[in-house]
Amino acid sequence: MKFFRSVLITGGAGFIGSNFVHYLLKNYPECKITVLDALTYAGNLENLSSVLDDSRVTFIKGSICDPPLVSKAIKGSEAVFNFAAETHVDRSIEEAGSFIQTDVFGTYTLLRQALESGVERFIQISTDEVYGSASDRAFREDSPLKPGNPYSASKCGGDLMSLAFRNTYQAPVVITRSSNNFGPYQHVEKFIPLFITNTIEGKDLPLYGDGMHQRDWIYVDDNCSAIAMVALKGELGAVYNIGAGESRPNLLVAERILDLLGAPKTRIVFIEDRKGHDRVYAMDAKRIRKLGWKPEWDFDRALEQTVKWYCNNREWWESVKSGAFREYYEKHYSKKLKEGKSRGA
Ligand code: NAD
Ligand code: TDX
Repeated sequence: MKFFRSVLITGGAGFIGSNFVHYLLKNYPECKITVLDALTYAGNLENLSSVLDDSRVTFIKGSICDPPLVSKAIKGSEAVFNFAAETHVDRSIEEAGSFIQTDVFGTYTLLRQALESGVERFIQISTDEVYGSASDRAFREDSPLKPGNPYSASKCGGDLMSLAFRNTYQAPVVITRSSNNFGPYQHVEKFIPLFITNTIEGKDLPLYGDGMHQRDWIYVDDNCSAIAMVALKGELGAVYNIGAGESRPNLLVAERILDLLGAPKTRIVFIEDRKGHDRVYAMDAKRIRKLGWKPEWDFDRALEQTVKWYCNNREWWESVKSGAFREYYEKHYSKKLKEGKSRGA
């Protein structure tokens, strides 16, 4: 199927956004890409270093909250993919102002400029977290929104604004809500990269609460193919859940990482739980399956691939861990790790 000739990717220097840039260049080589990214602590130009000289790619540093800049960046684009967001739940629990600013106001600014420039598609990248914690049933796209933390509440704001723009101005909006991604270029503040890199460094693994919280994992490449499919075939105004049906408790994931790296289970330390910690995320992804999408990666193979990537790209994550992240890690984990209980202790 023919893809868009030119697209704007916001947040393209982050984890999923940069994987999406690489995915498009490989699978739709005719497509011209403009990346707009504010390069916050989570953005990293290294994620795009192999393609920055490619004539198909233009990088613009700046915020989606800046209307004149967005207006310039969006010019000529047939589709907009909005990956830009503040994304770390723990940081949103500390301070949520920047989340509201980017995830709500930024999305609004982008929607306005997209409408003015007449793009054909606006793909809002959202999350399963907007449904809150699942009890006995997987969430469908029409399940009520019940955000459990300031991050997911901000993402709800962005989603609702997008749907309101569809209803009010017929903006060409579609929304994807995916489950937890993992893979190359994911920031070390997130669970899987933190646990892989801590294991490699010989450090303890800080597991929240009893470790029995469940996440439904999807390899980032599979999310990229789903997003591209929704952009091409998704119904305007619709929401698409994206999940691979690979739900497991955090403790099992932590143990698997230790196994893959040949480290003992005693490296796991149970620490004070995250405030308002959603217990289970689970989604019904039948709607996107009906478009013809299916994941290519099973969890174990994808985790092995991811562990290999972090082993082979030490410079990439060592430079992140040696910067401002060190201060964040000390502040967030030191005391909790001292008070925590080691597995097997
Ligand atoms: P990330 O934190 O790795 O990257 C976010 C990117 O957005 C960074 O490059 C950052 O510099 C940029 N950014 C932040 N504020 C900006 C602003 N005001 N203007 C322009 N750029 C800005 O995030 P990610 O994990 O790649 O997530 C991407 C999107 O996918 C987010 O919208 C997130 O809510 C959604 N999502 C993520 C996951 C996941 O598991 N990682 C799951 C579901 C949905
Ligand atoms: O140190 C940790 N210890 C721990 O036990 C960290 C960082 C996390 N965890 C637990 C909390 C969660 O149950 O691991 C699980 C995954 O945590 P995160 O990687 O922080 O992800 P989560 O909170 O599930 O949110 C992610 O998925 C949905 C992304 O960060 C969001 O951006 C996305 O929308």
